[in-house]
Amino acid sequence: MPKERVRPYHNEAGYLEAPPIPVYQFHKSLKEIMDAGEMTAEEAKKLLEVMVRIRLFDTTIGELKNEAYKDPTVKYRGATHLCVGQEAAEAPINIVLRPDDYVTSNHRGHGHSISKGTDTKAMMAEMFGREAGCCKGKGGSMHVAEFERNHLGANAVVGGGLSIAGGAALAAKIAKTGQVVVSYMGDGAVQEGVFNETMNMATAYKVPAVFVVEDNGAAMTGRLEDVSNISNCAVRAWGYNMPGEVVDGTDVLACWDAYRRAAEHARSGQGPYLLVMMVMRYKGHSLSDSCKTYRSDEEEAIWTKQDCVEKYKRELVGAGVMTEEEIQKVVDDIQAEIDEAVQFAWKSPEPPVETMLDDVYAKTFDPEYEKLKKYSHFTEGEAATERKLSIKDAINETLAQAFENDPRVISWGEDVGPYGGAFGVTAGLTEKYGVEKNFDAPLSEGAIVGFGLGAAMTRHIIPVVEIMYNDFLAQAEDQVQNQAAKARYMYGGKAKRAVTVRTTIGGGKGYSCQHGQELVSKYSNMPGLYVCVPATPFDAKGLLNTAIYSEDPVIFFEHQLLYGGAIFGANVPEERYAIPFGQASIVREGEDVTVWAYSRMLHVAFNAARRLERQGISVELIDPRTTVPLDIDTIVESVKKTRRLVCVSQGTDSGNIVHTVYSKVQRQLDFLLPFIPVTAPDGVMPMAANLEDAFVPNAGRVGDAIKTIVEQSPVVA
Ligand SMILES: Cc1ncc(C[n+]2csc(CCOP(=O)(O)OP(=O)(O)O)c2C)c(N)n1
Ligand SMILES: [Mg+2]
Repeated sequence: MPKERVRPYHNEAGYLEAPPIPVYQFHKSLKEIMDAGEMTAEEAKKLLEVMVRIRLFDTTIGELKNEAYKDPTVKYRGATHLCVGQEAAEAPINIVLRPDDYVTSNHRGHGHSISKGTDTKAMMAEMFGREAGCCKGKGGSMHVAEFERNHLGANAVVGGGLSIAGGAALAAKIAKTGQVVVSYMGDGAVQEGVFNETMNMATAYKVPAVFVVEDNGAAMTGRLEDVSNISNCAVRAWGYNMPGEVVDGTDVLACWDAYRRAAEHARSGQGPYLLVMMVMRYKGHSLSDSCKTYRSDEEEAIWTKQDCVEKYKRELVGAGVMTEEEIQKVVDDIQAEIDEAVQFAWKSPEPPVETMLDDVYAKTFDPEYEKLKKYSHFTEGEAATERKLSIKDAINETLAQAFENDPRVISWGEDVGPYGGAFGVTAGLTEKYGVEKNFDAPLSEGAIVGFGLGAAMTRHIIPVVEIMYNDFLAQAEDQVQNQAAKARYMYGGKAKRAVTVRTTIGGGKGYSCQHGQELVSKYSNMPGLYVCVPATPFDAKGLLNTAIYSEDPVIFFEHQLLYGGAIFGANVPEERYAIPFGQASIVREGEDVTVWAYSRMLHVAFNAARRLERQGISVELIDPRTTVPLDIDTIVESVKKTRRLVCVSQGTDSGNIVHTVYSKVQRQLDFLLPFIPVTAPDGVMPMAANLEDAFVPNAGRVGDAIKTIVEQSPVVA
């Protein structure tokens, strides 16, 4: 999204100015609105219906949790972040948004889901953890989602939905669908770092998103005036050069008006909008919170006097839209609907234990994947070629061919545009395919990954994002660990597409500990993620194509020291092809010892094996290519022959994947397998060349391990 590059230097004194932010500017009665033809009677009634449904749904949950529900046989054990009091800030999207517009929600999200039209029976069943729940009982109250209606999920991590919303909006913009995303957060979420990253990236790309802060006067207990130096969250809009507005959240008509204008602003291509709806949650943060430590009875009374539902009932009567009797009938009918939902949920079966692991992985791929040839080894059949590429060029070619062949594939990351990325991997892609396909992102790892996930969820685009060093994945920890890895599961299998995160392993370059870690094991221990660790150009191309079309999220580790060359596997077919995940490659056959190594360590082990061959030790070398899924069978078959195992990893020892490999292999054997791990010590990567050399495993250490295991376990059956 290139802009005109002008950064004038005038050397003149002046002031930067912030535009005024409107506060409580709307004052119209329902009658005036309807007389102006801006709202139909049907819409006016619908607003009441949705507000009452939210109110009664959450009041009923409160009664259930407090064991005060009319049917005492019903027991409830779920969360209770109730939004009673906040209905006016939530109901209008029901009549303002298009059905295909997106919503992301937070832990206090029942109202958002009801407004988006989620069925109360399916929601209630989810609250109870039932199979019939809208997330199959896997997510519960804080993870309600209904992808069928473009509700992209509530989020139990404060601020967790923000970057996802930004990404969904980016995808809608790229795909030119005209959709808008409404993303809800509380006043507490505004203080999270991801708020900054999301607002910055969303405004930089002018995505069609409406960010809604429901300021209910407290985070869990922390109040804005105590934990920040601002008086209203809306002033944050100044920092992003976006429109902000403070709205009376007790007046559903004011909220309706604000949503209308904000959605129109976003839909018409003018970028995001920040709405701050001033509300009060009548209950505690959850029902275990009495609110007494941070607010007074007097303050509560001021708000309850302004109750949004009662206020709107008076508007309806005043405008002659409904009588009091008609309103009461709506209330009674909805309570009956909620009671029916309670009975439905209570009597519904729990998810069968056999389904416990369903949806951790989809294990499915986009139909485009099926069209690609599948190769398993660079020497095999049609794959064999004399065409040589470096890993860097193989990855560049894979992205280029994806751009050429599939309009959905889009890539972004820090400096990946004209500069070509920190390691030159994406060089030339923007020039050739345009900034729409490959563009620079701000320094915002959380938003880079989160936008990728949100964009993927819409299925409009297939994002491939780059995180410069795997050390910086820490900045996107929530987006990787809590969001990407969990989204499919907690949303009951409905999040059907995910993001590919390309990143790099350092070490060996004197960059010390914040650019030199190898974090493969850490991410291999997060169920829900696939992890690729290619060591050759041939594998890098095939695995990246598989990653692009994987419907599960993939962390794709590229080793910086392998970019320039590889001692084998540099033969790369020109056509697009894929290498299925979870299939290890036997790089070298041998008889005496099995060595398992990945990424750069594969080449280190290869060198060790070549040296030992001269000493009469025959090494079978296995490259897993993916550590998740982990191909154990190939290792088991190998060690049945060699009866010895050495595993090599550049990562530190404790918790390293090599121990998992050994344990899983051993469990399949009927003999005690001699095993030596070769890893970095449990320390911190040093800078000094001599210390770094001693820290990172090398061919000498691998060779010593191989010799030792052969000497220590001489009897081979
Ligand atoms: C990242 C993170 N930190 C802390 C929590 C614990 N927590 C859950 S809700 C909440 C308060 C959130 O306040 P706010 O955003 O204002 O929403 P509200 O609960 O007021 O609707 C806290 C601290 C969490 N879930 N996630
Ligand atoms: Mg709050």
